[in-house]
Amino acid sequence: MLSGEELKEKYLRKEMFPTVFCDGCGIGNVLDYAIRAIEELELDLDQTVFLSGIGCSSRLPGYINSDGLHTTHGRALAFATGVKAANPKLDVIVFTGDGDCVGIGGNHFIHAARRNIDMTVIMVNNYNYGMTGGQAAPTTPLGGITTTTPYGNIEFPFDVCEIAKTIGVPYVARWTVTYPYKPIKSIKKAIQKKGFSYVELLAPCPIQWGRKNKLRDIKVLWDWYKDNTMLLEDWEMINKYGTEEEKQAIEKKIKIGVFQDIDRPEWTSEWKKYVKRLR
Ligand SMILES: Cc1ncc(C[n+]2csc(CCOP(=O)(O)OP(=O)(O)O)c2C)c(N)n1
Repeated sequence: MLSGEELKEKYLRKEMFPTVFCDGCGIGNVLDYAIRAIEELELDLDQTVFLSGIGCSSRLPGYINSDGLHTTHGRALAFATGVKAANPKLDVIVFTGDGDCVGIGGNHFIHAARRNIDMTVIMVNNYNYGMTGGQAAPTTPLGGITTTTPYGNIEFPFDVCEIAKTIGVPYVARWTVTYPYKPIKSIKKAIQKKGFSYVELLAPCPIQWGRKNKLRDIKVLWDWYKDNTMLLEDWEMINKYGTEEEKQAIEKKIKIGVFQDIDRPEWTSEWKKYVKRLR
């Protein structure tokens, strides 16, 4: 197994360091996990394209020594669809933020998911628009304090894993960045899956989110994820068989785990068959 330094040497653009990320931010961990997954899969970076929209999390392709497209806010999946359609042999990996993916990019997300075009979407959910000053996002929890919800968010947040699952996305998972093993395993699975795959990683944002939500201390913020998440299987078990009290206790827990792992016909393969049939 390569060390962090060796992985950096092999995959990253050293001239880009230090990164733009704040102390205690989880986005660097996402890069680390993605690189470890790529190393374990022995993916050929000459055949891999990384894309992103705009935001802190969307800076990630810039650090990887490979072809990448840093596109426009919310449009990464439209560009990624173009890349994959033009050359289906490429592995396409998208880094996106919650605002980028399901705020401004919401419509692109549901349609790329519906098409089931082969790409891996790694969505960094930090509950707010980090880069532009911490405004509310469609994932901001109820009551969350942001620049645009200074007295608490009154809007219901999206559960993007549930949306992706409903659309029929073949691989859907959510983990926190505070524990590396599961995110790496899921990113590997997602890259290997033929079709659209979605991995959501809950990532601490100490400056824009933590400071406003009584999670100013970085350790307290990182521990928050451990205390407020629950394995999907356990949640479902309690929800089905638990007492009223137990059900109430898990009501606010964030579910983490693999939400869906199925196979469905993929767009570029279907397109190939379609062209052959017409000819
Ligand atoms: C069309 C357009 N609208 C708005 C912006 C401003 N903008 C840039 S990044 C961003 C929010 C990013 O939030 P998110 O995707 O959650 O990423 P994070 O910075 O939190 O990682 C916004 C609103 C823009 N660049 N382009």
